[in-house]
Amino acid sequence: METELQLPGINIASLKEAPIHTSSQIQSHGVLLVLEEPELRILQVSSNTWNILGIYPENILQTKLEDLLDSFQIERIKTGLAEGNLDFVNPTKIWVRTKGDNYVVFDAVFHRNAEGFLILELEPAISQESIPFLSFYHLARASINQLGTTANFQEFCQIIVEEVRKVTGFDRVMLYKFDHDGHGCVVAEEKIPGLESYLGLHYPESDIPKPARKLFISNSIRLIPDASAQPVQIFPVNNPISERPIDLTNSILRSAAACHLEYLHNMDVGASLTISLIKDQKLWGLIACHHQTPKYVAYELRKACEFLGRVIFSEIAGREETADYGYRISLSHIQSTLIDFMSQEENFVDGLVKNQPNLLDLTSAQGAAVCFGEQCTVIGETPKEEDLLYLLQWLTNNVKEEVFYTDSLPSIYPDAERFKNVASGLLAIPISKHNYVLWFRPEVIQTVNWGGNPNRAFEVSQSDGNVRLCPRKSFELWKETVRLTSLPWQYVEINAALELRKAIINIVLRQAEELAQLAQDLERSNAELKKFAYVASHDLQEPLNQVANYVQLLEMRYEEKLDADAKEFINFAVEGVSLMQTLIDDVLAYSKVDMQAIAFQLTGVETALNRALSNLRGRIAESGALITHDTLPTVMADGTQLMQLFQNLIANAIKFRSDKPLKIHVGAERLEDEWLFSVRDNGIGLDPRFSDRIFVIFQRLHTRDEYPGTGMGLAICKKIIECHRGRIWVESQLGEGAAFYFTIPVGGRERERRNGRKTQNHLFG
Ligand code: BLA
Repeated sequence: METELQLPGINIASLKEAPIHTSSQIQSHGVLLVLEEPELRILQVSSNTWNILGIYPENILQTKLEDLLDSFQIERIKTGLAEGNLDFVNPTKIWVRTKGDNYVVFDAVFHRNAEGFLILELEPAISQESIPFLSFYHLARASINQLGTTANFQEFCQIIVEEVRKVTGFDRVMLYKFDHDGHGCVVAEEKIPGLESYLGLHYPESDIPKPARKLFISNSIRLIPDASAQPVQIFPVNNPISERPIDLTNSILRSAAACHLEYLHNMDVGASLTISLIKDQKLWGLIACHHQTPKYVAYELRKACEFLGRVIFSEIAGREETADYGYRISLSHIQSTLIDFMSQEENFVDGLVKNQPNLLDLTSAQGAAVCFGEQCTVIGETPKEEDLLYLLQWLTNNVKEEVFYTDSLPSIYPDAERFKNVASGLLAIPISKHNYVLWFRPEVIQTVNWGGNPNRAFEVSQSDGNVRLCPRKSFELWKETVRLTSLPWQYVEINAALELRKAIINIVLRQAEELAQLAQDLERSNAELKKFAYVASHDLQEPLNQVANYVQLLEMRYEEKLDADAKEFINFAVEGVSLMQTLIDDVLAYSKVDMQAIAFQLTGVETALNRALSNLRGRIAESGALITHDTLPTVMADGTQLMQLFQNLIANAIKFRSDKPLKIHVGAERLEDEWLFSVRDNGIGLDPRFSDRIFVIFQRLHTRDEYPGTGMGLAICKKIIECHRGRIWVESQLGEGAAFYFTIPVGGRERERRNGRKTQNHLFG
């Protein structure tokens, strides 16, 4: 949102990220002592000891804590410090004697910092006793009882701010939630009537810089009782042992950065209490309390608020995701229906788009596309195919995750601005390299309310060579119109997409397995066929020859004794034997057309045709056929099989000629990525009803008496073309001649057909 300021010679980023934990300044209402263990020697002290303890800082330095406190207290403290966990000591009430016989009571809080120094912080105790009615237990129980009566996330947030305001009495208590881009929004608010509401207002990322967020992870509660009080310096600034400013990360008195104090002043805030809400080790949000005037909150009460915030928050954090429980259930129902549909279809994509519910329902998208191989199946409102292809390319290059989503595609992929009306939002799941399921959402123009103009979140102020950032003066409502964004994808929708991804991968894998199984089966049946052909050609041949020989012998030896009938029977037997012989030869020829055995090479189609014509020259001469052809190309094919193909088709044309002088024409035409060939005759033609049957092995349309042959010729043609990954068909009418068409892919069989199922093979390639 923010436009980064550019000023020569000034590094804004480093100003924004200036460290705040080593400022060596504390808030003036307390005293801080840096101690060296074990003798508790005072190494550093805040310079306000005169005001609070009536002792000058230089008189305290290098003395021991026991010089300041009576021996009874020291004993207690030392015992406490010996415990592993300082939470048992904190806070300890201690009495320090000031001028004369006056005693001041403090809440003393100890912690050891990252450098190993013991830090003691003293805050004036506002009541001598700990707040009796405010046991953490009661506080938490009352609130949690309330939680039981509501399931709504928004109401949970409201309960937190109400409870915190009840126990602290701040003028305004807000629940501030961070967005993923670092800016935040007030999601719940409880305040005194006169104040204007901040509910629903957004604040830019720079209002709470990274170092402040980082501190909140380890130190989850911060009180600034008087935002206009002058900070107090720690003395000496450098620790005498480490020779560096002391690390105040977990200090409770550390003074807020000047910039933030100015921010509070500009917001008319006199005191603030801030509690961090952590989820999955990340800062989820803050409970931010404001008071118009200075306000002190005792350590114990602060802790109670922290505890309360945490307990309630741990309760709601889980519910944030399950907030739309009903929606989640309905999505998971849609999801299982889709999986069911997918498994019923031959091509799983059909299962995603053909029925109700479909892909769109799974994520409440207005458009979706399933892109597999070169094929994109779309449903609803989507970018044009060309735009889709570029988008896919971009995704392939830029997305490595299992799921990708954005509600503002144009901001990361500028070309998307052209199709913002259909795809300002994109949710994508890669199934494998280059294969995606995509969902789209159109642009929805939204208004975001900001607390002050976020483009002028701060100013750079330069005086006396000193450069610093100043927060904006005005927090007045600033409305921003947000374009080029869609409604955001919800957690449950993204999850549903991820689940679908798993299901698709399973199905694709299973189909790949099935294909492999199919190929295996095919190979087995091919092998069986070959075995059969072998048996046929050798084992059947023997007895067949035997029959033929003995029948002939019978005819020769007993010629005189046989009557006309007997001779005719013998003739039938001989004819049967010779037909059987042809059948065996044809089956053998069929089985020899074998994918594995094909020798693909650049083959001149005209050469193959001429060889076929030469083989058929006897029949051609006899029939007086006139055979012509177009200019024929060179293709990737097996020359012998191509010859066989022409031979069978032309023999077929000769066989089924009519009374007219026979004309046969061989045509060739280049289509997009294949060659289309035709063999056209003016013979008897066939009934189009039978145009599929004629390619089936041993199928005949005529009796053997009318037209001799086994019915294998066209089956062989079909097998040859299938081995070349082409198609073969016939177009004809009875009495009108026939045209046989076949195609051969330009790139040979390597080029798969453009057909959904085939392209899945690319998946694992
Ligand atoms: C700190 N800024 C903060 C904090 C809050 C905000 C809650 C933590 C307060 C704390 O530590 O006590 C901002 N407060 C808000 C917002 C709301 C609110 C957004 O109530 C909304 C209702 N801040 C700026 C600029 C800078 C800056 C320009 O606006 C300069 C870089 C700095 N903010 C800044 C720093 C801190 C801070 C440095 C940490 C203060 C500290 O702990 O030292």
